[in-house]
Amino acid sequence: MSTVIDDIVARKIFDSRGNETIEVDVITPSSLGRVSAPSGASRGKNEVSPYPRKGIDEALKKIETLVVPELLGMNVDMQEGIDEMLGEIDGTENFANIGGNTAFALSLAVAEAAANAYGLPLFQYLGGQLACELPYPLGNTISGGKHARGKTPDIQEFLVLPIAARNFQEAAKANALIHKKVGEKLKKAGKDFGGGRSDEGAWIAGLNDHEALELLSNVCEEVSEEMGFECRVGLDMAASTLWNPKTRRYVYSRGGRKLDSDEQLEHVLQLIEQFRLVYVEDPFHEEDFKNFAELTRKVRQCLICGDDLFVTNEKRLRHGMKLNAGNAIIIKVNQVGTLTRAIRTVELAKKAGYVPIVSHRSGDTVDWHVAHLAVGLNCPIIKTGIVEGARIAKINELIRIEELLGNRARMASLPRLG
Ligand code: 2PG
Ligand code: MG
Repeated sequence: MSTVIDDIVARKIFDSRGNETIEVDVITPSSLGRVSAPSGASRGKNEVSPYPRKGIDEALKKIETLVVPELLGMNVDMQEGIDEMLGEIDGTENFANIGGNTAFALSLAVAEAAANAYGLPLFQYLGGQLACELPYPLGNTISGGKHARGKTPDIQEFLVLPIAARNFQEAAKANALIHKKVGEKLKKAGKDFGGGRSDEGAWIAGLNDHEALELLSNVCEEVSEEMGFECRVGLDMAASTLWNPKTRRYVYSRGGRKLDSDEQLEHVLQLIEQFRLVYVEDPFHEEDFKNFAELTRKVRQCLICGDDLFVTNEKRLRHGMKLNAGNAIIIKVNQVGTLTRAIRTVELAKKAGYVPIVSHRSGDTVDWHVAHLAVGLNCPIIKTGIVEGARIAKINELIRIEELLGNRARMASLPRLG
C-alpha cells in the first residue's frame, strides 16, 4: 500500500447557493480523497481570505503552478508536514495567495486520501479507538438577519439542541420534528407565510425576534414531551452584522431598536433567562472580547460561543482565554485554512474548558466531512442545519457513523449544561 501523492486534480463545482466553489481530488496509488469547500454569508473579518484576489480561476492556476509541484511525492499521512507546506507555499498570514478555501480542500482531501489508503473511515483515522462519541446536532429552525430578507427577525439563527437525546438518530429525529412543527404552526398562523426557507433550510417568516423565540420554545416543549427527552433553544445572533461601528450601537432594524453595548448585554441576559437558552453564539461584535467575558461571567448553564470572535484561530482563542471570554468555540476549518490549524485550536479549546462545536457554513455542498471531524476530534456538538440537501448529507453520515460504531457508540457528554 502506497500513500504517496501521485496526482492532484482541482475543479470548480457549485455550492447550495449555486455559487462556484472549489473541489480537490488528492490521489495516491491506492486511494482518493475528494473535498469541496463551503462558504459563509456572515464571514468574520478575521477569517483567512477564501480565494486569491482574482477568484477561483486563479486558485486553480495556483494549484497547478505552485502546489502540485511541491506536494507530488509527499505522503498523505504526513498531515502536519503537508499543511505546513501549504502555509509556506502561500507565504501570507491569511492564505491571500492561494486562498483559504484552496488550502482547506487540499488539506482535508489529503486526510481523506490517507484514511482511505488505510481502509479507515475518516473519523477513525483522525480519532482512533477513542472516537466513538456522537455529537448533539445544533439545528437551525428559523432564519433572520443576513440569512433572510423582508420582515424577518433581526437575529440570524434560531436554533435547537436536543440536549438529552439518547442517541444520534433520535436527536436528529427530534430536530426534524421541531422543524416540521414550526412550519405547520407558521402556516396556520398566517396567510402570508409561503413556506420559504433560507440557504440553511430554516423557515423564513414574518416574525420578530420575540415571536420567533416564543414559537420555538413552545414547539421545543411539545417535542421534548413527545420524544421523552429535553430539547432546548439557542441563538446565533451574528452580532457583527447588527453592529454599527460609527454609532456604536446594535441596530435591530426590524425590531426598531438601537442598543449600546451595556443594553445589548442586558438584552441577551434577559433572552437567556426568559427562554431558558442553552446556547448563544456571537452575542457581541467580533472585537468585543470584553463583553463576551462579562456575559460569560453572568450566565450559568448556557454556552456562550464565539464564531466571528475566534474564527477558529488559535491566537484569538488564546486572547479570549486570558479574559474568560466565552465558554464555547465554533470550529470551521475554512476560517483558518488547514486541518492542522483547526485541530490545534480544538485541542487548546478542550484544555481550556471551551466546548468545541464543529460547524457547516451557510453556503455548503453535500460534502459530509464535518460529520467525521465532529466524531474524530471528539467535539460534543455539531452545527449543521436540519433539512436541505447539504445539511441532511452531514446528518445522514452521522447516522451511518453511529451504525458503524455499533454498541461502542454513545452520545458525547455536554459539559457546562449539566
Ligand atoms: C454562522 C454560519 C453558519 P455563515 O454564522 O454560524 O450557520 O453562517 O456560514 O454565513 O458564516
Ligand atoms: Mg455564526
